[in-house]
Amino acid sequence: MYKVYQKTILACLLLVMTGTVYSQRVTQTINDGWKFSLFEGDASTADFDISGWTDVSIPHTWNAKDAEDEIPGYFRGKGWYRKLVTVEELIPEQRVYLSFEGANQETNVFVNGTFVGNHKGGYSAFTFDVTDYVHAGRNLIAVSVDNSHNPDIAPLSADFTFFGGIYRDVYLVYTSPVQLSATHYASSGVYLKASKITDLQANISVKTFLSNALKSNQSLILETEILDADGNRVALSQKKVNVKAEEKNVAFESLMTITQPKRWDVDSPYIYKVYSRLKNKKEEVLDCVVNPLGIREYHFDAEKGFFLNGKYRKLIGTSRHQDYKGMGNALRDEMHIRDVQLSKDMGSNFLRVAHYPQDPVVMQMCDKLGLLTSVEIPVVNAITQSKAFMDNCVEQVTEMVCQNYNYPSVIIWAYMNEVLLRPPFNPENKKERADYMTFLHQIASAVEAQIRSLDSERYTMLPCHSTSQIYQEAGITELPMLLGFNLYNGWYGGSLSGFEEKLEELHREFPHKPLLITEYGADVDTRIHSFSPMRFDFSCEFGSIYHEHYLPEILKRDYIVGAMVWNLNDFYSEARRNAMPHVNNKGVVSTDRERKDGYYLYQVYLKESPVLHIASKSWKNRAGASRDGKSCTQPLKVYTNADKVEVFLNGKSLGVYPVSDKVVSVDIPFVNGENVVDAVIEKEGREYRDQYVCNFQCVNVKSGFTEVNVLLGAQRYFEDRTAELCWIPEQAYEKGSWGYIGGKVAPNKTRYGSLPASDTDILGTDQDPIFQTQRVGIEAFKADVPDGVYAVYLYWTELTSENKREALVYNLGNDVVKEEYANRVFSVDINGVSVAGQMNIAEEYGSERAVIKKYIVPVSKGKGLVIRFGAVESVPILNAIRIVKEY
Ligand code: GCB
Ligand code: CA
Repeated sequence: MYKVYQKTILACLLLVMTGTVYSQRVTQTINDGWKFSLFEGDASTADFDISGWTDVSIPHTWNAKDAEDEIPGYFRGKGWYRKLVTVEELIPEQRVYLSFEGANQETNVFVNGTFVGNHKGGYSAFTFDVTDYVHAGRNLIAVSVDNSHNPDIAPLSADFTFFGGIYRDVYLVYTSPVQLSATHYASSGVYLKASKITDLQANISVKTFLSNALKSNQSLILETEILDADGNRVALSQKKVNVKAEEKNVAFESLMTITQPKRWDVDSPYIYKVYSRLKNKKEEVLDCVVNPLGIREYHFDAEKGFFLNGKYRKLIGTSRHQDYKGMGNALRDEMHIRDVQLSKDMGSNFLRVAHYPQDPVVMQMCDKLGLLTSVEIPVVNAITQSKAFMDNCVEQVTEMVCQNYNYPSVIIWAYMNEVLLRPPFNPENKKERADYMTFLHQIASAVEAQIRSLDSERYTMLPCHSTSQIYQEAGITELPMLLGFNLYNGWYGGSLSGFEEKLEELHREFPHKPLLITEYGADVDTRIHSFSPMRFDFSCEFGSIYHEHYLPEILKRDYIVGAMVWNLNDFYSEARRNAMPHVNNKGVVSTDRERKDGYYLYQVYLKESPVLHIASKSWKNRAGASRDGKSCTQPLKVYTNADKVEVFLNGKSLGVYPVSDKVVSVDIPFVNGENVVDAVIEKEGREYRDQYVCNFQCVNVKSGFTEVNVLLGAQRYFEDRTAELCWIPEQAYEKGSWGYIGGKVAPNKTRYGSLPASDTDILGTDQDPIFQTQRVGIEAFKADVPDGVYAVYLYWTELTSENKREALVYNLGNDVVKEEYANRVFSVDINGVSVAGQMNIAEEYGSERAVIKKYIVPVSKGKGLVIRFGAVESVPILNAIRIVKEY
């Protein structure tokens, strides 16, 4: 009985399957079970020995670990992927395609040993027709991907790591031989545009590309059906079309109308679904694709700003890079999706998809959540004066527009980020300069023209760095409809108020261009804090001051049509040597998506629902110098859109504080040990509460001394999360306390001026900030600790280096600074005992390397600890000191 039943099901299933066989375009990932190896030669043939290759799954990059290690640079070269892929006969006379969402940056595909196709450009999709190379059964697919520098492929240089590999999904696609074109720039083959939008109706123009691989002409029916969000048909077009034998990518246009159209908007992202079906004369569906359709109208005005569906909107949001801690750019769909969700939850209505087109799921999420977007091609910093480079730019922009055309979220196409930041010409050579400018103008014009010919609806944008005059000199500010400026006043140099001065200046310079602040931001390492925050100290507190200054200035100017924080997330940039080497820390979330305070600051400004956030909540291990060893007062910020907040410490109210400008700073008398801080607001009769719990160490040498961890030459606090302890800033010695005697804060000269910490990647540690500051010429460090046995750890790094650094790619304008290399020899003596006579850190260990020495020291007769440093050659240094009472 059971068996019979099963058989019937099977028969029904078969029936269903054969019945629907024509209508099914089959799209499936082939991500798993690849063999991988780095290899410069040719590994495409079946007999190639792949023993020893690694098993990998796509998304994959070979640079994931490279980005985390200390060795400067990352592998840029060729990697091979191989897999036996089973091809089945699913559709009569089927066509078979290999489709890549993205592989960085030049890809060659081989099927059963035969070359099939090449693609240049690391950030767009491409599809190859492999029908003629495959057979039913198992087929060897071999793919080489090369991420080495190629002067003819953009980007040439940029402040992000060019992770190599097949880092987005790969698909095997089966279609009917008569089809909605599967190879029209790897798009869906269908292009939708809404126009003449009124409350009564909207025109929908549909351009459909068809292909016919058969040797006979085909008379077909092209059907386009538009469904509303509930699945009801709102428009239908059926058209008889003829596609000649073996014709590819023939375009057919139809005009449809939707009555009483519902608008796609940022807070009601209404999406219609458009089914494109190709049928034969028997009305059998041969092929079908579905596209989203959003009906919205918008315009930019240089004075009044941006309007969506007639309503003023200040465009606010972030940019986003596509990498994640420890994974490089090889992210699964759900991780991309989470990022867009994060962006929306921050209160954004805009996402700058920068500096390159991203995974399709990113765009789908923007559509669904109501985030407007700009998408751009990765031409960054410079161009190559070659025809091949120019052609590649046009190719990349064509792919970008075609592949992202139907997403309602997209309103801007952009190109050339800060393209005159690092031009390779000699600035003194007038001819070189003029030639470069001319060629640049040619490329920009070609790209602009290509966008406008493909898409008459959207705006175009050029994101520039702050030196606008050089873009004027090249004549390229005339070309795009919008201008973007990346501004970092008060970060790379100058003051915070330089920002608003620059805005006024730009508006005077470009009165007729709508202006966007396409970037602004400050690096924040959440392990670092400071109560005297400064640019480049990487503290949470400076990051907050920066955004607290910028955001209101942006919001109060209508002529600034939008602004995007650089960046949503911290991202890898191999050349960077900051608090966290190889990472750009300007994200409002970290590389593993820990929300920083800046993230909540935006929520407070942008969300209408109640928002309450205690700043620096991730600072779990906190410490501070304490007079009595029992308590220590430190400021704590609370962000809220309520007008007052009550703050409690360990259950006791510290008072009700009025809130102006969304932020209030409260002095908290932390006690030794666990502290629970509660902040409470009331909105519309409901109570909201945020809580901060930390372990506080009141550092004091007298009563109950356990340990002290001091950063020399620093006003920073640093949380070592691996050991769960807190480093505190130096102080000058006073009797009965602890501190340094003599010397001065290291100058830390960099191209951005004298900074609070050295921009050095300290080798041999992942706690770089401990070593990145120092006191130069220190005479002694004293701590009046009680009698006992102590472990004294001295931390050194020679921060000056003989190696003159190359200019970094993100150098925003200034010259390379030649540091003086200090060859220092000094002596160390602890409590009168000489422990080193000729300490030479640079000679013994090399520059930029972490050196820690531990000494066991008995302290008796109330004499405390005295560590003395004596100059032998040049002057002594000390970067940090840790004193622990053993017994
Ligand atoms: C910029 C660049 C961006 C960098 C950023 C920074 O202007 O467009 O790629 O990452 O500055 O952090 O310096
Ligand atoms: Ca994907």
